[in-house]
Amino acid sequence: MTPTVLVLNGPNLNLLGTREPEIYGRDTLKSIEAACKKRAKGLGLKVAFRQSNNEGDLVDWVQQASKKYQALIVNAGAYTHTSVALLDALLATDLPVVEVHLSNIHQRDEFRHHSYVSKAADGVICGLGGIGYELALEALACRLGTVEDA
Ligand code: CA2
Repeated sequence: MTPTVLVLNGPNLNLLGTREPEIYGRDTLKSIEAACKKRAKGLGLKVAFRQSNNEGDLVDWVQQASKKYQALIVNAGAYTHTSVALLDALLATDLPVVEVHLSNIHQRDEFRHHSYVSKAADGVICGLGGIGYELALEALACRLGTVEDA
């Protein structure tokens, strides 16, 4: 069966492409999802995309993920910097986790420099815009063995 990667997106990421293009680029979440679906196909993967503005939804999705999915990509938005609940859920999953941010959080406000998610992530990609999600898929394809390591 083709492994499926669950891609979780946190608060305000539904607004992508509508405001602040100088920080987040011009991609919309829909266009990122479409690009990921295309890239996933070439990597022998499938993707399922979700977005919520509610912390509890993200926690629930992480808790249930291993029943249906083989890996996680997480852009937790602002919950990245605040959510111990999401960290605990991620620490409790056996799935590989890649954390993605569109912007380079280390070049931004001091409060964005710390990520709770990173403690539970196998890898972190930030600052590359929407392509970061596709690079995360590449890494997970190597991890899941659907492609040869580069
Ligand atoms: O760079 C990222 O991907 C972030 O996770 C995005 C979050 C931010 O709180 C993190 O520090 C870094 C915010 C997403 C908000 O996205 C918007 C997009 C367009 C207009 C307004 C917000």
